[in-house]
Amino acid sequence: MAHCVLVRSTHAHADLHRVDTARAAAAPGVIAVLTGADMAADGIGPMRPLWAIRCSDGQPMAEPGRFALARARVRHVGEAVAAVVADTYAQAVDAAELVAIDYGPLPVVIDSRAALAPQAPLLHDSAPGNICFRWSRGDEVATRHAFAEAAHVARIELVNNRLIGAALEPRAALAVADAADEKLTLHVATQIPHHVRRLVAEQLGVPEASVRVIAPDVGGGFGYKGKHYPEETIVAFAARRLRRPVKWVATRSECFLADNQGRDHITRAELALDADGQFLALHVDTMANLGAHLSTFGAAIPSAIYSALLAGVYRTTAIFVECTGVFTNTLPTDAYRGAGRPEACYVLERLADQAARELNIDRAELRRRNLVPAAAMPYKTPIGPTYDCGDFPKIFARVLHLADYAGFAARRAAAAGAGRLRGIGLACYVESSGVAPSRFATALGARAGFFEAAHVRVQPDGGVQAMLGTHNHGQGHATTFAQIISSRLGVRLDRIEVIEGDTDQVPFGTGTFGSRSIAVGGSALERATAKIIDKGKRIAAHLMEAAASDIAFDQGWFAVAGTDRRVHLREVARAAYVPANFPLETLEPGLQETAVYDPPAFAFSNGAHACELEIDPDTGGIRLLGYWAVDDIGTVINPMIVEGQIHGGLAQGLGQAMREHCVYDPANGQLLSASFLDYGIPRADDLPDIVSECDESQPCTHNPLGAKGCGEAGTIGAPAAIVSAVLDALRPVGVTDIAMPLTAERIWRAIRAAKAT
Ligand code: MCN
Repeated sequence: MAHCVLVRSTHAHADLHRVDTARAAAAPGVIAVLTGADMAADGIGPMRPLWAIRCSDGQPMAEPGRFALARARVRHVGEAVAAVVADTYAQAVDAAELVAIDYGPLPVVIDSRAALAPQAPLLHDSAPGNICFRWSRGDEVATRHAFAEAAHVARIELVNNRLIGAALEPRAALAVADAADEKLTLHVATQIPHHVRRLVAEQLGVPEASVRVIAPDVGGGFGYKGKHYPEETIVAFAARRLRRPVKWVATRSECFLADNQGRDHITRAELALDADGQFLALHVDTMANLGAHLSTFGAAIPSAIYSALLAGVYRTTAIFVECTGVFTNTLPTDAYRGAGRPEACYVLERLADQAARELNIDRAELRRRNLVPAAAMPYKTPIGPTYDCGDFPKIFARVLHLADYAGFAARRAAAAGAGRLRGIGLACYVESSGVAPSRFATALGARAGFFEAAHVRVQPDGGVQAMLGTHNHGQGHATTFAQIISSRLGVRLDRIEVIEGDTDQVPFGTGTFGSRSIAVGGSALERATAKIIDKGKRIAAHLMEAAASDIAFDQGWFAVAGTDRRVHLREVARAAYVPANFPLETLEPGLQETAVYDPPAFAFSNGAHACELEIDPDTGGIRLLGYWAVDDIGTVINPMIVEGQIHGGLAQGLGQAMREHCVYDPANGQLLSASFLDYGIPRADDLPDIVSECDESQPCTHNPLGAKGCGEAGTIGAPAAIVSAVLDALRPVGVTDIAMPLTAERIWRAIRAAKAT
């Protein structure tokens, strides 16, 4: 196996005048030094995104070419320019130092507002004004009309801070081309094996079936490993060309410069209310920083996904959302930690708090007045989606009770007596889990389906293997999917094997992101087990010489109704593979079934979170005192896994709210927060005790499990709840706005500035 080390751009924006590989190529152990020119000469195509939206004027979005190794120009620090392949990793590292790149530096822009300014440096000729798309959704006329009639308008401008991925293990890719060059096996740390197979095959110009993607344990990801990355194509290209297995593993520092990032919205939003505080209309205008290149789903997140949730849990009559996707000299952004949903929740909840303050209505009361009641379900939002079920008022009342919202005033007074600022924060959210109905996605520009496939194979000895197109990277799928099979087929958990992450073993798949595994993958699995039972009934009928319609199945036994005759699934399985006397025209041997499930709608998880904290006014330090999360994720399959998922999501949300700050130098585009010394991820002792409850009274009505996704719930509600609490605590000192992350320094400065005015 050969080792690949990438030479990455040290400039955020520059023409590549010359990439001189001669000295590197002559270094000890070097097998090849490959560049964008080599890939171009071999006809390697561009990396295409899987979602291309249409602008509001009907034009397609700008889709500038992106290549795995840069051609002619680099557009962000860290963009791969050359690949050094050597016998050992150390040799590749040494030789990479010898690649001489003659850069012609160009002016840089890192901020989306600056990138839209008339004289801004232009990243792509095919994207005039650095605009990828201008997009809108909703009823503009009705919204403007409602604003004109409103008794009060609350306005806000906010930034949703950019986040950097921090999985336990960095990304990695290893490509092995067989001697006949007929099959390429790509071991890759990805959440979307089938999409990677398709996209790599397209660039190489080879049949999809000639590429096998294997992605077993990938070391976590939370979304950012759910995209196609240049390194996957680079090792595939190198392995085919050099006829050697080629491996690349990111160093931790490289992760900061090569992994997609998340968020980075600048949003202006306004909420129109009547004199009683009823929400009449919402107008949201967002500039979404897409980075230097379009990532796989990069265009969809701030448009289709984000906008779909801007009704939230509230009954707002008219909504109009505008979004401009902007290119800048930064790492590409794409789905990460909730993607689109935390941003929508943050806009709505900040507005709700602001409106409550301006109207002098209690924050909980204002929300209560506007929550969609359970009786209104199914509820068609004015922005598109129809919520099938949910009891938002009940969930909200429960979190207020758990957090003792009514008793807060006394606690605040006691803290004030001791010189501390105490606040309580609230946030309600709706999440479009179960991403995504293919119908919805393709109508809005997706170039892929979003169904899921499951294959269930009952072995001759009665054990079960299940192959799914979802991908486990910390969510406990092997446990929960086995539970589904066990509860349906009556097979012991230790006789069930769940296989994911191998395109040659799994019939097809979309992968795991958007909290889709249980709602979509689990539903496909449920359907496959139902087919197994149907087939089993026919075999059992044959064995017991009865009619299939007379066979009932329960807990592993097939019984002839009204008799004591029965056979176990084990015997049915054995007979399936030893098909003595089978009526072969009507009954096929074997016991394995495939099912595909494409959801008719999203599964709308929802919840309400509350957070209580104290701030030391002398230091700006926050002490989180309590966090309460009540989530409706429909039917819960495994409470312990769900609780872990919610805790993990909350940690991620807390990270965004309080610690994580991705900073680029506006002068030169260098990433200043490019290590964990500078980029603060949350630590265990940052987290308060979490009280988490799931309300199972509203199972999803349109999938067979009744389940809604849970993996991103915590990360959606937490930033809004924490910022709400901090602003509540700071209210007595006159601070009315603050930007994430809420570091002690920021809070201290805000207090000082408020005191000075
Ligand atoms: N579950 C359940 N009952 C429900 C809902 C879910 O028992 N009503 C279980 C599921 O069976 C599954 C787990 O909870 O075992 C999460 O299921 P689901 O909400 O469907 O979410 P996904 O598996 O699709 O993952 C969602 C989300 C995403 S998109 C990423 S990426 C992610 C994640 O959650 N990355 C993670 N959780 C992570 N957890 C860890 N430790 N590491 C990551 O990288």
